[in-house]
Amino acid sequence: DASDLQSVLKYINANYVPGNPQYTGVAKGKNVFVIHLESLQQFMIDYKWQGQEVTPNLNKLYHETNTLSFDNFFHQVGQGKTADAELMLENSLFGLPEGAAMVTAGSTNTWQAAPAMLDQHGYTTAAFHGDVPSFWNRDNTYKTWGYDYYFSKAYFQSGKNFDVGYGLKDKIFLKDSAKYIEQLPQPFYAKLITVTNHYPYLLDKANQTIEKTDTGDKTVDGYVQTARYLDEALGEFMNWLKATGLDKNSMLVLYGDHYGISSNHKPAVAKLLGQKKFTDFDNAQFQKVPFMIHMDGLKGGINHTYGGEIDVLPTLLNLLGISNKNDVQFGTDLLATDRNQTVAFRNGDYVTPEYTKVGSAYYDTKTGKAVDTSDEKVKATLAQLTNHVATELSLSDRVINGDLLRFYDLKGFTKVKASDYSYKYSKA
Ligand code: GP9
Ligand code: MN
Repeated sequence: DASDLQSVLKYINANYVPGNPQYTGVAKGKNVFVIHLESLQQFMIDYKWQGQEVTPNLNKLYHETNTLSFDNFFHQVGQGKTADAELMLENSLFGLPEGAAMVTAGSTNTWQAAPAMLDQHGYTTAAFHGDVPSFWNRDNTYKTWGYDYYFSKAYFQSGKNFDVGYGLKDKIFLKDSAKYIEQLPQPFYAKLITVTNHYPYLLDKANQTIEKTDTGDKTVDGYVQTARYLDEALGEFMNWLKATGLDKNSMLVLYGDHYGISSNHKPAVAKLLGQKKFTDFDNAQFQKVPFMIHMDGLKGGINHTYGGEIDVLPTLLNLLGISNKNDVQFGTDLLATDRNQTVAFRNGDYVTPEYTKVGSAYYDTKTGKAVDTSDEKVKATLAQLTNHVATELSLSDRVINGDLLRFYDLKGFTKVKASDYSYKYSKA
């Protein structure tokens, strides 16, 4: 009930970290592209196979001086996978311990999501995805999140071999999306969800421009091929951005939504990484995904802060010059210098710059060695971290399960009415 909201607000206030003032508003009024890189993990960045870079376009972007790149950024998804990533990115709330909140609460809950916020700051908002609109209940959730437009499968070309796995191939998808983007009133916020680099990493011969890896694990070896394809699709999209001049007045945000290679493939991953073993500690670190923000004139560089998907919205809002002081958000600006660098995973495990928790095991993040938990001071620190993570997860769950934002009057924000939105191809 409404008193639950008070406990949440108390926690949020006590843990609030102001955005880095050096970055406040540097992207004010710019178009925003959020590019969802399906299943792309950080280890692909600068990875070479047979002497070739797998993702040359992303690598170039990663090292550019006007790109803010992060090398300790983790996905934090649970069972909802893509849906959890979208939820965290656009609400700074955690996915639920089971199922996907977009499915169970997406249609009915009150949200204070990025599209609605930006819409109320003069933005046109649009989501693009080359699959059926009902997947992950997007067609309903995007309304409660305040998306003006949702371009799904029926908006794009179709034909023989246009689809693979989870929908339209990325190159066709991004090319087709471009013609809609050109018609959006500016400034706009456009989210583009790629799909081709999705398990089981299938790709037609004509699009294969790098050989499969040779671990012998069939579900792993295609990964470099679809990752390369995604990278090429992105390269073509960036060329279009340049050709239209949109690159000059837009901010590009790119993120990998979650792991592509699960912990069921440890021997194969060890081979890919050139290691003898691949331990539970290694697997925790293997959950890093790319996160980059690129914009003309941006003071970039590779930032080593530990953070994750929960932290994206506070980071973007600060860049856009929109205060999140009173927002119910569980993340913090990744550029803030005094932020808490505890990255919570959905199962209660965590990574910090010092410690990594995997189940009942604790490791030194720097060395990967087991931590001496008989040391009273260390023990107390770990207990405190475990408690902090459990608290933030359970409070976030209370927000969603109790639909608490319906009780919350956020100053300067008008609650979204789903019935104000209708998408041409949609269930309701
Ligand atoms: C489906 C696509 C994949 O529309 O977004 O979802 P995932 O399986 O990664 O959760
Ligand atoms: Mn996904």
